[in-house]
Amino acid sequence: MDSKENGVDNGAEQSGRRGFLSKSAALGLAGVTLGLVACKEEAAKGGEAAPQKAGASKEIAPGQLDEYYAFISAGHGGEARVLGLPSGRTLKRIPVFNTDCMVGWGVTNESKAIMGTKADGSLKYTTGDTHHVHGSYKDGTYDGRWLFVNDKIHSRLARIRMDTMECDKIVELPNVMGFHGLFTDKCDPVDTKINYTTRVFCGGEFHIPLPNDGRDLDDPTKWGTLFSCVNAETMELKWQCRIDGNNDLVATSYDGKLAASNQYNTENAADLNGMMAAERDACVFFNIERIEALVKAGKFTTIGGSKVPVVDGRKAANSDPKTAVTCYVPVGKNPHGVNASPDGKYFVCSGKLSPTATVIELKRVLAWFNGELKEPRDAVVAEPEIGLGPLHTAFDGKGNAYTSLFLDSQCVKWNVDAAIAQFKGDKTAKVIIEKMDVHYQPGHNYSSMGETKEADGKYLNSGNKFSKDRFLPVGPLHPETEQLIDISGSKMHLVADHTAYSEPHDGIIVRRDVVKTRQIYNMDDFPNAVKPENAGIERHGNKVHVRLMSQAPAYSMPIIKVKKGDEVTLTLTNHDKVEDLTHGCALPTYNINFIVNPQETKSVTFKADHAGAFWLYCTHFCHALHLEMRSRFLVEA
Ligand code: RUQ
Ligand code: CUA
Ligand code: CA
Repeated sequence: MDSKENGVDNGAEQSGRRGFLSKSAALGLAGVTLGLVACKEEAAKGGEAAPQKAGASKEIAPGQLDEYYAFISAGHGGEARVLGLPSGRTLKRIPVFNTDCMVGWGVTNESKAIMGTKADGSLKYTTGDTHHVHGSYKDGTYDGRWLFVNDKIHSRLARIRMDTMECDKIVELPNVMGFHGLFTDKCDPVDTKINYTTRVFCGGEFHIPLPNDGRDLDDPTKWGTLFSCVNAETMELKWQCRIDGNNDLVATSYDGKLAASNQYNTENAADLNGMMAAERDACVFFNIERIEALVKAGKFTTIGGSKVPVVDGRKAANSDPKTAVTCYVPVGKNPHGVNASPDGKYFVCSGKLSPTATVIELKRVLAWFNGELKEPRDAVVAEPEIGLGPLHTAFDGKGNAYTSLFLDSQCVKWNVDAAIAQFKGDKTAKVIIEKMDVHYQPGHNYSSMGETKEADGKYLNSGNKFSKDRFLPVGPLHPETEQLIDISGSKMHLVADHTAYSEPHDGIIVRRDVVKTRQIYNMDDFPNAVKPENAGIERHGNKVHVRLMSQAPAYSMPIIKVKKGDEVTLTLTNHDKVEDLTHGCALPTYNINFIVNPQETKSVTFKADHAGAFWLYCTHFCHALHLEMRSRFLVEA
């Protein structure tokens, strides 16, 4: 077969592309643009990569279980996903900001109440952009209770229960646009007995008028951004802090005293050139204890119709370190990513447009807040040159950092202590340990337990923005790649490529023993559960409540009769108790489809506006008589 037939061109093409990328990257911004264009062109051409030998010992044989869960975001797919690692098997897709007709997310009354509705009962939003998934902590490691995930489009924070792996709450942040980075706290800043997550910090990326009600449209200098704190338990806003510049990603300290956000737009600019004007940008640190003291003392304002207390974290109001709530530490140009080292000592902020990673010592930031450090910049203890387009940094718990290099299409392993020694003047310090090609142009990377005190240095996942030649082509949109790298030895070793549907961002890799899921629901957790004593049809005027039960292979009513024009609420409780015995419930013409798991209750409300006979049927294979599991839903004219 002629390999050129479908545009496939094997051979030296890969190394050529890499060469082009690094050359163009050296041109600075032009490089950023050219790099992307080049990659897209090559992607369209296709071509096959030389096969790499996977680590046989990492194979998970059929029937074997994985060692880790990976909880990952799905970008503008709006959901969260669960993978098993190292196999890369997809275990679950958790609908969050998207609608999902498999489980009925966005269809049932219960899911709509969580997602938020307009006055007419329809969903307020049906789109979302998830980037960052982080778990709740206890004692500096995951407690298996919750996951939190952001929606950048509509500035919402969602919580996922880890026992059911379902979203149970969503909150919209007021006066914030482009809610990008998030991180859970790991301890209370004052009460050290509260050594678990009670707050979630959310960075606002885009400047907007405050409030955004039509004022100041032509004067972006008056616009601002807010850093928000949400109560992890109630999912209500606790406070917000107005800053200079913007928030991108977020990290938190292990002692609960500090949170930080990298800022690529310290210029407060509203256009691309303006955002790249300054030679340095910053990592802004928040003194949580002081912010909350100000809130307690009533020293805050509110914005527009929002009642959330807003503390002033702008530079002008925070020039005295001893009372400041914010500290702006200068770092490389247009940084992206800020990550906490598992020893609790440092935050690493990557340069993106600067080939450096900046290591900031938290002890020194606290010293600045005590008036014991002259300049915020003095908190920087290392700034090694690590490669082009550095973004995110993961850790192995052995003193090494792994930073994704977007422009170089590499993962660079470097040693934090060596970088600090080099910064102090030690010319013999060997900072860079290894650079490994990934395929291609990585965004986020994350390591096994790497954002906890239990970082175990076993696996690193590289979430790549382009897969190009790694998989069979599926039309103009290629899948992205998640690449699993074994980092346990002295050399990094590529274990597996997994596809990622648009598009991979951040995730966490959690030891499987941390996760304790429940196998059936508790019927009493649902106040609207249908039981034999209340099952049947109840009518009040034209409002009809149909209370239905399922037990394989039948629904409790073979015939359900309503009148055209009725407002019908259908509540379904699954009385099966067997693990995994889920039923579906679809109603043709009425656009209804959802599932009920064992002992679970869900409901839908709709107008019976079409007369006729409609088979309400089970969509989820449950029994040898699954196909027969259906009832006649009759709507009288
Ligand atoms: S952040 S790579 Cu870099 Cu939201 Cu996605
Ligand atoms: Cu019940 Cu299929
Ligand atoms: Ca900038």
